Amino acid sequence: MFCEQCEQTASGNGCHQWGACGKSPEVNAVQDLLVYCLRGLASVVLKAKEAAISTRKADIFTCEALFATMTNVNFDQRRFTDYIQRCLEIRENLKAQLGSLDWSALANYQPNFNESLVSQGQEVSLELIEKVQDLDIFSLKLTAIYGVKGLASYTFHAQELGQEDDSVYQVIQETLAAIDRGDLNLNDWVAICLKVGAANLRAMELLDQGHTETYGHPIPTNVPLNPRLGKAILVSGHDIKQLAALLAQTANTGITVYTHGELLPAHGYPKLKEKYPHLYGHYGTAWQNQTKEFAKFPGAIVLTTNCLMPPHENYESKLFTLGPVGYAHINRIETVDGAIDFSRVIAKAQSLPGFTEISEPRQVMVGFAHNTVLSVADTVVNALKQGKIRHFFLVGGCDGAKPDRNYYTEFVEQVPEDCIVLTLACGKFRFFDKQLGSIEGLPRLMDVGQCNDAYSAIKIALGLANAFNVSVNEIPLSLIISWYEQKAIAVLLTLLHLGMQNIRLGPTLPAFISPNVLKFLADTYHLQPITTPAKDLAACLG
Ligand code: FS2
Ligand code: SF4
Repeated sequence: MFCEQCEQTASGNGCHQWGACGKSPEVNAVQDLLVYCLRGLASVVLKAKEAAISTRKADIFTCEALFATMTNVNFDQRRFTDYIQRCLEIRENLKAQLGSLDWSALANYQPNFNESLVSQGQEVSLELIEKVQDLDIFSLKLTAIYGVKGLASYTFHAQELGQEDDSVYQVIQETLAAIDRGDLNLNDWVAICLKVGAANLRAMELLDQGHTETYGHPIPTNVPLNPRLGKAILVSGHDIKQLAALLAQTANTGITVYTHGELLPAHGYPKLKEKYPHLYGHYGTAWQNQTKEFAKFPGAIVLTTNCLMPPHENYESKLFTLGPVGYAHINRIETVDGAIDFSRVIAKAQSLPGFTEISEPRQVMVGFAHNTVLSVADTVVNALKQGKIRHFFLVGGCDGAKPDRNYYTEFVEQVPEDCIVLTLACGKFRFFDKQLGSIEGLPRLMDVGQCNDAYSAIKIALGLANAFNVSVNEIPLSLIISWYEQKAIAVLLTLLHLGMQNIRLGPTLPAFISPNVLKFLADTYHLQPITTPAKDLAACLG
């Protein structure tokens, strides 16, 4: 097997025997076979788009299927067999509509379902690697594929909320189809990666629109971290729409709903909070702690998206997956024509004890998305002009299990008192409950939202630049980013597309970035690895 799409890749140079995330070589092979088939589908989709044939079904399917291949999303080999079959059906259907055309071998590729898909997947993954003649182009191809996976996940969420833009689908399909083109040079691949970043900005904007038009703009909201007595359901992942569907079905059942991981910012949406008072509090921290946290939770647990870890026996009977998420033998809730029936989850929660003891009250505040922060832009600008606020730090991104991620906790602890920390995504759980006080009524620690809300942080940065009438690289803002999976790669490409300079990235740099590509990023964007909190803080403030 070969996979190096995430930060915890084995020994920093690729998982070859077994995934550090728990992905088996067999699942990796069928994921590779699926991506290979999607590349063939993409060339057909592009022809169909040229011929003005509707490709919406193919586009949405492509996004869901790519989403399923991301880190910690789906470990179920059978689901990938289904995805491959559906991919071929959709492809042949489009070909039939296009009439007789000459298709490439890839667009005609037909796996043999009577034989092992694992060995066929291994052949196609090797095919990509064996074709490597230029390490730098290979590095950029992997960057593009991994970035497109992140882009696909945002696009999938946005379309769930009724927000679509064909130009985003176009970039996804063009990028997949480009992998097999032999006529593209290094500059072409740099341009493709930046185009993925541009499309990702649009996808995140659509997702932001979907969330805010449906649930209102997030507002500062206190979220209890201590449970209350009674039956309970825990919802993890990122999917606000699926959380809303569960809240509707649990209304008046007496069950309390808690968020976990990246669903914490859901509490900031006024139309969810007002409508569903049983959306009560948050339980637990970041994804890598779930095996301990899920085992202790006394109710049913729903995983809507990444990050799913291979479940432990002591909680697998109360765990449910849906959407692109999956794990063999784990309870699965199917989505039928967009509708989800959570009755099995509710029955499971009713059969479990729920919380029987209360604990010391604790809370955190969420809801500092772009609308809230930019509504006080004047206060921020004045405080900056008067020197009351010296600098902003965006300390955000993914969490993970490696001890060197303590850098981010220490960084926030060492930020001087006249500076403000904006944060987002699951990396914040290392410091989200710290009491950092306020400046001019503005909290010194502001939670912008999920990794899916990176658009909000970008909008805040652009809004402040606009208020000062300078470029975004001239405002006193430093980006201290932690990455783990492919959404982070897509967001990084968006930041590069916007020309953001001096990003500090950690805890390690992506294994798929070749030395020459890294030099290009350092020379052009001053992208740099994190060092120590003290050294990086001094450099940012200097
Ligand atoms: Fe965290 Fe995991 Fe959010 Fe990533 S919950 S690392 O895939 O999507 O940020
Ligand atoms: Fe390894 Fe990450 Fe790939 Fe899992 S997703 S196999 S940990 S590189």
